[in-house]
Amino acid sequence: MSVNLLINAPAAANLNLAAQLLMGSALMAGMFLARRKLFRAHALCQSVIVLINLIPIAIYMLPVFGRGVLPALPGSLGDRFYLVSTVHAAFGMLAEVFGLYIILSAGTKLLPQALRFENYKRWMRAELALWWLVIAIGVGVYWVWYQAAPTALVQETSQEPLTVTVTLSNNLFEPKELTIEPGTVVIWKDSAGPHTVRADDGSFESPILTAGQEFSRKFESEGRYPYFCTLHGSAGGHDMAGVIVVARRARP
Ligand SMILES: [Cu+2]
Repeated sequence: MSVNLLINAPAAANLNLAAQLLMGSALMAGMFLARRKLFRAHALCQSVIVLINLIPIAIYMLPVFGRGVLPALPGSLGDRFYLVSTVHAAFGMLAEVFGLYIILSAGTKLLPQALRFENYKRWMRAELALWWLVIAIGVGVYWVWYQAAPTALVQETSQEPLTVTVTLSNNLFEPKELTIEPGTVVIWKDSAGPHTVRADDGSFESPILTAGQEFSRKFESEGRYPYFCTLHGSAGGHDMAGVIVVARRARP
């Protein structure tokens, strides 16, 4: 269990966060190149960053948004998870498109004069400010998605059959590994975001759950039952995944 960690994020999220902070810093450095009148170096630096950023957008951020956020819109915008993600996506697209437009307008002769702007400095400064605003909101997204639950919510009641609760949040199962006695009912309770519970071997699968919904299954046979969230994890224990171990043990 990782209850003592403040953040529990998958590697791709960490990589993207680091890349975005690095690219934002490179854009700041590029601004100083312009101040020193090194305009060619400035143009090269800023263009490369804006173009490179298309990669994490295309292979990571858009797919994650499409899987984990879009299906719940617009009904779930009251939930900060969806709100911050959607605001980030909207401003992020704006910043990227505007960046591409600046490259076209200032760096090429492809656009007719009427579509280019005159006061480059002002628009480029606005773009840099917007870009960093998007990074700041992105840090907010990272925090909302991956802050670890403060405590492991495992409740064992004395009623028969024994029930144990696993909490689903963004984006993890808490506790990740759970050992239960045969005959125990496991209740997966969704506390935030859309998630599913699917056995690696396909022996059980929930529909998409949203905050407040739950899914349960009774485990009779001893064994190891790895499972994952089809939206945020994959079979084999990757990212949002967990395991139920059914074993006889001495009861206290
Ligand atoms: Cu999930």
